[in-house]
Amino acid sequence: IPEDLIHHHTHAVGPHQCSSAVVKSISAPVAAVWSVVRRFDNPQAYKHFLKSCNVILGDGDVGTLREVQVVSGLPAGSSTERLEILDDDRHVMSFSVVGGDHRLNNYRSVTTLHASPNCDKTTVVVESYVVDIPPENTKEETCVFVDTIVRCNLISLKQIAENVSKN
Ligand code: A8S
Repeated sequence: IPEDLIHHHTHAVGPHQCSSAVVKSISAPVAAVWSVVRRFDNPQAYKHFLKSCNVILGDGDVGTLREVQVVSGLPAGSSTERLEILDDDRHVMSFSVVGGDHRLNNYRSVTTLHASPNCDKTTVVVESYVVDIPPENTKEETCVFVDTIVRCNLISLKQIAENVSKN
């Protein structure tokens, strides 16, 4: 990761919080991956645990608020999320969870895209997060739960971006 992007993945982690990161390599140019990631109004395009999304305030700039509905079978109904960073030049996007009906209080994630040094048709995605550990769970359980969701999202992002960039 370039030095000027490392600070985005350096989270202040409190005693009742956990933090981790998932890395995924995608066989598509950064622009193709970014075109999917940057759409704060359409996360369900690649996050299959979400069934819908409504923007409740804003026009896609920092501060925009969305409410997502979660598919059934998860310990969650909806989540209200705020766009924290959207940097089209450096390919950085970040959102935080500000409300909703779920157990991931104070969730915040940062996603950065990096052109592979050996191949400009390969993108490395780094997604890190910090979240409160729910009172009835351990740190480890929380990290396993969130890592699983993030890993699934990045697998599906890979499939979609590789399709988008196919001619
Ligand atoms: C994301 C990442 C996560 C989303 C979690 C971790 C969530 O949308 C789901 C289930 C929950 O229990 C919490 O990038 C919450 O969206 C799928 C509703 C926040």
